[in-house]
Amino acid sequence: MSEYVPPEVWTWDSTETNRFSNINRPIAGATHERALPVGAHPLQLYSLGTPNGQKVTIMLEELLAAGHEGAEYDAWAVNILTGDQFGSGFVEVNPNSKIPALVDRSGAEPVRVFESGSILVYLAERFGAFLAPSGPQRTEALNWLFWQMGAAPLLGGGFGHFYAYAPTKQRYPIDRYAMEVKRQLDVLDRHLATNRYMVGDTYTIADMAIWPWYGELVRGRLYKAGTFLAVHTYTHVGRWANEVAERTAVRRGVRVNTTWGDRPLAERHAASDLDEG
Ligand SMILES: N[C@@H](CCC(=O)N[C@@H](CS)C(=O)NCC(=O)O)C(=O)O
Repeated sequence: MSEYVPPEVWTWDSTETNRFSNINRPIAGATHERALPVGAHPLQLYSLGTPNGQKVTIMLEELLAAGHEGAEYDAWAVNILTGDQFGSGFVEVNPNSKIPALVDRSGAEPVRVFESGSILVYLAERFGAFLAPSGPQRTEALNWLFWQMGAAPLLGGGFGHFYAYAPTKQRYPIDRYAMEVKRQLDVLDRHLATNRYMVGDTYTIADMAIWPWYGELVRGRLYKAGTFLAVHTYTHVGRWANEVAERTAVRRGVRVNTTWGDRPLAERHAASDLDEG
């Protein structure tokens, strides 16, 4: 393969074809007019069952399991491979055109919430659950929540992209991101050696944010990279990941907005949608 010499000014080659070429572009904003559907519940989620989407559906199912009836929600599927995230209605809710996005219609005016970390904090504060209201436990949960938000793009956009999705396998980026992801796993492994959950003995939104990425990675379910990254060596992460995976709300949440897997559920409008199928 010949070495790439960057031109003086980068320009977009819109004729290039690869796995994501019909959705990747260097500009923001809507590409077409499309209003978002609105269901019966105050909470309207526009998402997809990827790790970033799962964080929120796990939280909503955890809230319901804990008896917060106000957390009933409609979850609408946003097909990011065909460009639903660039519809005008979605862009109004998330100008960054990425799932997940939430609208809370319980007040006088709808409240838009985007960025999965922001959605988790919003829901935790709205229902007073899974995040301490103040003090060191809250700070520690937010430490790990923000750690996840900063770390996961290197796992997904870095390692996952170059190991699983890029049109050619290149040693330099794969080495660089494998090194970083293994370092991240070691950070978690050392922490979870002496903590049951990310914040001591308390299950919080930090676990819900980290598990869909690093829990599933260590269980060999992301990018078919389990052997390559020797994930079995991160025994404490594995112990935590399996414990979280067994939670009823997690098992329910991971199915929402999926069109793949054993028990897909593209849209969720009632708890009974998850009881069946
Ligand atoms: N930092 C964002 C990342 C969200 C994100 O990357 N979402 C992806 C799916 S996992 C997406 O919508 N991609 C569509 C696109 O890039 O056009 C968050 O955590 O909410």
